[in-house]
Amino acid sequence: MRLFVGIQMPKEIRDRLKAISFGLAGARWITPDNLHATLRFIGDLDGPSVDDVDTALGGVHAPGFSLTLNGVGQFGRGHMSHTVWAGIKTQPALVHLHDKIESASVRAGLDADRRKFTPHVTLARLKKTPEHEIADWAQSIGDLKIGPFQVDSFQLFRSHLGHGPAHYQVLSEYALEPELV
Ligand code: 3AM
Repeated sequence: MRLFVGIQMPKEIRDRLKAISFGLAGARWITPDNLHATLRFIGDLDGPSVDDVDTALGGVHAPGFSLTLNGVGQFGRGHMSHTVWAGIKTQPALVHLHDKIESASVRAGLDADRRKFTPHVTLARLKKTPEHEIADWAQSIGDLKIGPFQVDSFQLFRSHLGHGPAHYQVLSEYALEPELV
């Protein structure tokens, strides 16, 4: 069972992202309902059970916060470009939540994830999209700014991969504490 932890985008944010999800050759756009920010990729469980992970995540105590999406970007360059995304403005409360989820994951028995955290919302996976088309698309969007919007929970997702588009199912939702002011 393929799992990850993330933040589901609210409907009004999904609608805004959907409005820029077109006009790029070779792009497989993420189904709007699936738009999210990944906080921790877990993958297939090898050791701990889903219940172990769920219990550990349920023990995460962190304050809510407001989030702003800023700009678009890509992973990979040139013929290796594979993903376009909307950026998330990093802020201490988001990093704090990420760190808490990481330590809860390790406590549940998962391997530590030492990759750098680059907060983003994936918009599309690319296949053979020429670099200049990505640049044109990014330019057509201009200076993207969406939000701020309130984040008061995070979710454990199951990723169903098949022949068609992936489907992400929310297995559990975890409330954050009132935002610090
Ligand atoms: O938030 P996004 O869509 O960028 O890229 C995958 C996706 O991130 C990522 O986990 C999210 C849910 O599938 N992912 C998939 N395989 C991964 C891996 N082996 C991975 N992240 C890290 N390592």
